[in-house]
Amino acid sequence: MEPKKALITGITGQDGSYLAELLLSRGYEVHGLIRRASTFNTSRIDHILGSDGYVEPHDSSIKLYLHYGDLSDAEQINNIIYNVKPDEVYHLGAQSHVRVSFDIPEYTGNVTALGTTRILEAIRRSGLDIRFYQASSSEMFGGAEPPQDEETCFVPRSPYACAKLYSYWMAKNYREGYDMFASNGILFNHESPRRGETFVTRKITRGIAAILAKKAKYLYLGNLDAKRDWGFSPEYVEAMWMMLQAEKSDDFVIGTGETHSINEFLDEAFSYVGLNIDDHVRIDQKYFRPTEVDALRADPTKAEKDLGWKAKVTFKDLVKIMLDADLRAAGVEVPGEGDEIIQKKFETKWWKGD
Ligand code: NDP
Ligand code: GDR
Repeated sequence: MEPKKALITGITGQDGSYLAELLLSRGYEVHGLIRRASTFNTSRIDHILGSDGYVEPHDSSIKLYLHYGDLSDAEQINNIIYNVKPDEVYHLGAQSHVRVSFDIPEYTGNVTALGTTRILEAIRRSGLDIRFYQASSSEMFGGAEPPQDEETCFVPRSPYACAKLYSYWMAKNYREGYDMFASNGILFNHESPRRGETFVTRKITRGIAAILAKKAKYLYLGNLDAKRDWGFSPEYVEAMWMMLQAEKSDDFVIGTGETHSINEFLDEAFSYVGLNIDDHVRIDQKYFRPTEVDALRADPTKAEKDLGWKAKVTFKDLVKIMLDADLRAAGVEVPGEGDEIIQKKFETKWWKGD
């Protein structure tokens, strides 16, 4: 039997890289959309490519193919969908930084919102039977009281959240209007050693590693009171895959059900390595947002009931997993509790390279 084909937009990002590994481990032929950049931007997938740059895999058993394109370029998206003819499209590409979306709201709308329409249209026009996953976000809940589930009203509080909400509704509209299999995964924050360096969790774990390596003294942060429901990215990409294997398309909230403030993240992280927060953390107004999302906490009951998905990695586990990886990368002593958690909680660890 021919292997299933998947197209991933955003394959060079945190989730895209884990999803590529998951799908390859399940026998898929994986295609990814990548942007042309003046420097290498494939560091999260180089270990799969077996290379250190833009080359096709040397190992012909690894069915991973990259295609240049951009979410702002409808013609190329049409070409890729038409030529690849994927069975499943995981649309993860986006300008994904909430703070940055206040600086570049129009660009964020073009890529994060209209990019989704370009893909949905390309699928519709191809006439092919393609299952579509939309990377929707808990940011869409914004100012709504926690806990948030599939029935909670959306109160977006940033250009990013508005763009994601547009995409959410477009996915639903194509489901209803054209009978397309289009599912929204409304994912709460999820992190990992591959998390972008400017998101708060990774900024903290990298900052601590730099302090211990004597390369920095202070870590500059913004609002420490905001609360988030933080989970572990490899588990969340599994939920994406499960959504596209379901009998019918639907919308699902994915999260741990726990919420913690940035202050609590700092407490856990600094105590894990025996450093004092007050000696090293400073506040910088430039990291505050014009409008903040104060508190997010998922009610993931539907995902557990309908998909059989439940988060295994807790908040405390996550802090240790991320810190172990950043300490190792910085060449300083690694306590190792994070590594043990991965070993204990995942029978088969299908991802590598962290
Ligand atoms: P990342 O920021 O790590 O990855 C974003 C990806 O989108 C990168 O591959 C990036 O490419 C690509 N991209 C950005 N702009 C364009 C463009 N104009 N054309 C083509 N590709 C582009 O995000 P995550 O992996 O963390 O998240 C994946 C998706 O899930 C995103 O849509 C995000 O908004 C959403 N999401 C994330 C959550 C989280 O907590 N991580 C929670 C809920 C939703 P490049 O590498 O070249 O920059
Ligand atoms: P978020 O993640 O905005 O929730 O979006 P981020 O880690 O950027 O912010 C979380 C909270 O931390 C506060 N904060 C800081 N944030 C950053 N980035 N840098 C700082 O120095 C800092 N100090 C405090 C923020 O104000 C905020 O309250 C992420 C992205 O992955 C989105 O793409 C995704 O949709 C949502 O998660 C769910």
